[in-house]
Amino acid sequence: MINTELFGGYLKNFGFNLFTGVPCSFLKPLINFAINECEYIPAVNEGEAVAISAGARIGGRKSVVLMQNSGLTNASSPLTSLIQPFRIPILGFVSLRGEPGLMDEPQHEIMGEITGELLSLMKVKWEYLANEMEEALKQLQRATIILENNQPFFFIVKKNTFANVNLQKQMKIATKNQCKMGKKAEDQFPTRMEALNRINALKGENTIQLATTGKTGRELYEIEDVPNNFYMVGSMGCISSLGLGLSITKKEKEIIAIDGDGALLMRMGSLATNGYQNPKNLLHILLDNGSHDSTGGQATVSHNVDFVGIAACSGYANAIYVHNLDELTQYIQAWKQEQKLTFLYIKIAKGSMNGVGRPKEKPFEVKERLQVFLND
Ligand SMILES: Cc1ncc(C[n+]2csc(CCOP(=O)(O)OP(=O)(O)O)c2C)c(N)n1
Repeated sequence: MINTELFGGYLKNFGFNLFTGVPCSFLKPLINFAINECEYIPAVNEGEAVAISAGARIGGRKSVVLMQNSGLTNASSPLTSLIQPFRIPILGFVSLRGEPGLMDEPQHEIMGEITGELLSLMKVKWEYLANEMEEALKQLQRATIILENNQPFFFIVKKNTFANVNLQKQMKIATKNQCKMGKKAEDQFPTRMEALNRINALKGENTIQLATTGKTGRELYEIEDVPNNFYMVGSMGCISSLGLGLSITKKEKEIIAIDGDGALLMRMGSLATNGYQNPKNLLHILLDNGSHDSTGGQATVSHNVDFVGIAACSGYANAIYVHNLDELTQYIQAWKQEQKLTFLYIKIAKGSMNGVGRPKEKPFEVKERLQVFLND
């Protein structure tokens, strides 16, 4: 077995000090170490963990994701459509439940057989983590070389690899909503372009705009293509999680995550994580057109959902129903003044501009220029 505290110490020496993930009993010692000794963000699902970790890494923090192999499938969308095309070097530890030849529960059987293969299929480099320190340290050194090349690297962790670490007393902070404002008037239903124009017009030299999958990113690109824009072409539902990772890493920046109703519904648990972490410098704006507009306008179930209420009871300091463009401007300005985790909800019209383009820069180029901007 590996002495987990020693191994965790090496990870820290290599600069890895932000951990996020969903627990697995095989990884319990490493997760306990991360909670005791580092910063650990409990994620609601493994895909969210990957996106948080990616945001932190873009912001310059070396981040680690921890997950059971049954959660690797939850993470496959952001691994293949965020981490790979944007070339974000995150380090992962995934457990090997259901290892062939060992007794385990039936639900782990298939993943036990295919964990390594699945990582390889997703073009993620990996190794089985050795269960003795000298070899594990060499592996860690090899992993850092791959990470330095802007590629992700995962360790597959077999049963009884890590020696026990007791969990010290955990903090539980109650984050409370301070301002919830529901619908009070008629909706103006601006177009997405009009809403994005308002948001973009208010951006300052410290503002980063993160745009969700589909037409939102494409329209923002049409309005203005600047290094402080990030178009999340894939990983639907992960925009605010990426924003969370970035906002806790770059506290001096204003991070605006622009979401869609289909995307937010896909990973709505992220509201709870954001609310708990409560980064002041994160503004989460939901443009709700009641549809998957980018794929042809198929209706979502957003008409049935009280997003403002959910954001408020998830701990967002401010959760505000915005009825029109002037209010949108007003509440973005208020957030800039106040600096509190804020959720703005606005209903927009379906449809988008004709002939909307697509970013010409490759995803990794968009990331690289954002990193240059962040480090200026
Ligand atoms: C995991 C995943 N599922 C499906 C898609 C296909 N897809 C791309 S954009 C989109 C619609 C997004 O809807 P919404 O977030 O409401 O934004 P809108 O298109 O309405 O602006 C879908 C379904 C995808 N990219 N990723």
